[in-house]
Amino acid sequence: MPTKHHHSCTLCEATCGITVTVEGDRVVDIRGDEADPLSKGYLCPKATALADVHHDPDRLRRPLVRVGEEWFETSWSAAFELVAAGLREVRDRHGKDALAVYQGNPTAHNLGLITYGQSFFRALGTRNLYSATSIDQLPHMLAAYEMFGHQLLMPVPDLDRTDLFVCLGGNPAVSNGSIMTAPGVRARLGRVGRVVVFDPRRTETARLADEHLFIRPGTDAVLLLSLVNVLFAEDLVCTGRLTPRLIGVDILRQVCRDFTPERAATVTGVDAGRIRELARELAGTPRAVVYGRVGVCTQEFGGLAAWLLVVVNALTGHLDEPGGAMFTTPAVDTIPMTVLAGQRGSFGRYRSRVRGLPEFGGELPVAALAEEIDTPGEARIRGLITAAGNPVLSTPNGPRLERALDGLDFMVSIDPYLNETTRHADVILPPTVHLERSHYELALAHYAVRNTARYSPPVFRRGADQRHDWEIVLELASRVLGGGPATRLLGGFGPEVLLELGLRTGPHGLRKLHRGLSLRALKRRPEGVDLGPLEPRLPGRLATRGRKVNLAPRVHLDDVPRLRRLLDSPPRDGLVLIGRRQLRSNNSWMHNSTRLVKGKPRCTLLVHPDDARERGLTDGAAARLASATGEIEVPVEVTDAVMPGVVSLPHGWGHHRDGVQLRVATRHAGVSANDVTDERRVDALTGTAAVSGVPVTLTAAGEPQA
Ligand SMILES: Nc1nc2c(c(=O)[nH]1)N[C@H]1C(S)=C(S)[C@@H](COP(=O)(O)OP(=O)(O)OC[C@H]3O[C@@H](n4cnc5c(=O)[nH]c(N)nc54)[C@H](O)[C@@H]3O)O[C@H]1N2
Ligand SMILES: Nc1nc2c(c(=O)[nH]1)N[C@H]1C(S)=C(S)[C@@H](COP(=O)(O)OP(=O)(O)OC[C@H]3O[C@@H](n4cnc5c(=O)[nH]c(N)nc54)[C@H](O)[C@@H]3O)O[C@H]1N2
Ligand code: SF4
Ligand SMILES: [Mo]
Repeated sequence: MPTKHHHSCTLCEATCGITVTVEGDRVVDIRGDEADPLSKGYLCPKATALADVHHDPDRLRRPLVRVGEEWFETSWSAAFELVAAGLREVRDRHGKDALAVYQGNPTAHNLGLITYGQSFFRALGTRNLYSATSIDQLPHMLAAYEMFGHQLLMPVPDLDRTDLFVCLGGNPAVSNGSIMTAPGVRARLGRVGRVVVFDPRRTETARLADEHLFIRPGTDAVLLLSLVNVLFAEDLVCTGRLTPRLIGVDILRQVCRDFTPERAATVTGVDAGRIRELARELAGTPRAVVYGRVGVCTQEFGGLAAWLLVVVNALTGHLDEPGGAMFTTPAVDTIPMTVLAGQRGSFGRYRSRVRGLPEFGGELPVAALAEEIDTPGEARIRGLITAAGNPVLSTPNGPRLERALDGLDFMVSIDPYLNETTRHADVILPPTVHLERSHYELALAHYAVRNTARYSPPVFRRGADQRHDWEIVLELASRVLGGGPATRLLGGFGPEVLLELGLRTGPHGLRKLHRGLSLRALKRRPEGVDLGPLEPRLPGRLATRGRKVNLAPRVHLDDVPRLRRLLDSPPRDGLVLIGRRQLRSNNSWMHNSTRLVKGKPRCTLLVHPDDARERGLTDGAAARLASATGEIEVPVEVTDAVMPGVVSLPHGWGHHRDGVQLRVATRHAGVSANDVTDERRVDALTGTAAVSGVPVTLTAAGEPQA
């Protein structure tokens, strides 16, 4: 008899509710859960691939140990023994900082890793903590920290109630929203009065929008500062209810002086008249919001751009107002907890050894990882733990990182696959996957367009010989750091206990005694509960001294002269590379699902017809794409959907590497964009990897390099 279970798709930030129908040990059907209060039955093609991950014959179920080039399955106890010895040896011989950690994106969707994993990795006491944050949302987090006093206080567009949605460097129609959990975003966008998109590519979102404007990669901060310029010049600044809470407005008036729309136009490629108009529209529309995502973060001025997004929303009266940029009220609210624990965030407390890139929130920028391993010196990294990450494909200059990994004394990966990164490990510890574990959206509930809560029990019982991520890290903690009473106590409970505590003490918990949320209450409603639309949260939510919003943080102001130099320099010649996401890809690790990779090869380079003609390239031809760090050969797709001077390649491909155990993915290998991105290109303010806007040259494959 088939049974039906409510669960969560945790592949991306939309976190759609799903129903999973199971017969015996097989998934027979996955659908959107109509009863889910946020996703309401929406599903993208990736959700059904959860079944493929679950049944994947390539998925590891027992620990693997590498001896030379060969892998052997081993028992958990033997594997733990080996790993503990390897990690202890590195720490004992070379000190705490010699052991590095890299945490990947699925951590954010994994209750066990985000609680127990984080605690263990922090308890290791190493400065060499890395994660995907520094090739993703770090600029937004720095802005949140400096402006609102807490790194997690990132505002979310109140998408369902806005009349004007201005989107820079995001493609929610494909990504389904980021720092904006909004399942079924296409339908939601359809209900917005006007959508305006700034992107160097006419994206799927741009095609749905009322207006799309090409913008030169890396110039968003100039555009935003010119909007600020118009707001002041035309006396359009209107800060509304928050006025007594805002500091720095007068400083902004000075800072934006040089950034006139005319000067911005020459840098950004956006018409000056249109910039003026947009400033007026933003100021004149009661419910409007400016939103920016990965494209504005992973570029050389990401820190400034993320700051200025908040500034424009604040100066037009759209901060913390319905239809504007708002803050959530999640059922488990980690913000007061972390404030109590003194963990509001931090910036620049120390710097990376080799290049001096700044610490943020206790982590160093991942663009520095390879050099911290391969540059000789006392404090170099000798051991590495990766958890839920694939930095070889996902971080800049993957090939350098690969070479560096081979030079480590010891490496362990907590990962269900033998892939491009984990193949370099000495031991792989494979956790259970999505349908075998419970789920609660601890992190991303802080960034949803509506407050909801959902707890999903596991669909399948894990096999007797399988371990959850949290059990793996807890075991490592006890073996490497010594299992104190706290470790044993936590081990007895699992993350559910933390969840229960969080729910009961959260804003929807105890305070509403009889109706209060608890784990039991959520278990009775596995489709999820609705907690209402976003509500104004300021000033109460601010974690700054005096509960003020700092619109002009010193660290951002100090970086403005660098932007001014961009304003003064002529646009550079030649091509630059940007990325793109695809509906049936999920970063680097879902290409082993046949249903997601079938069809035409998707790892293609988009080239504008003028640029193609100049280089004698025709549609479908193979081209050689070269940068300062490397070169790859890739098929070209000639299209005017990219602006002249810009080429676009998706990231997360390049599965041809030897020894990878991904039988489907290796047949659809593609090439890795991060074979040509440059780890030396970072946003100087935040250290975020600038994988967007990489200078490249393009020639027909087989021709000598120009
Ligand atoms: N050029 C370029 N590079 C980029 C980007 C870009 O736009 N352009 N985007 C960046 C962004 S935004 C991100 S978030 C990063 C992503 O970078 P990463 O997080 O490093 O890489 P992923 O591809 O998400 O790989 C996830 C890994 O986790 C494993 N995994 C999946 N689920 C689980 C689980 O539940 N537990 C454990 N232990 N492991 C699991 C998978 O097998 C895989 O090895 O890439 C970044 N890199
Ligand atoms: N299907 C799918 N969904 C995903 C993912 C996935 O891999 N596949 N990954 C998830 C992850 S980890 C994340 S972080 C989110 C990201 O979510 P989004 O940010 O919405 O995703 P992207 O498609 O990378 O959008 C970035 C856009 O920025 C543009 N861009 C590049 N450079 C610039 C620039 O300098 N200025 C401007 N204005 N635009 C620029 C690119 O052309 C691209 O359209 O998506 C999540 N959702
Ligand atoms: S949009 Fe797709 S991948 Fe993302 S949570 Fe929903 S179903 Fe899963
Ligand atoms: Mo990401």
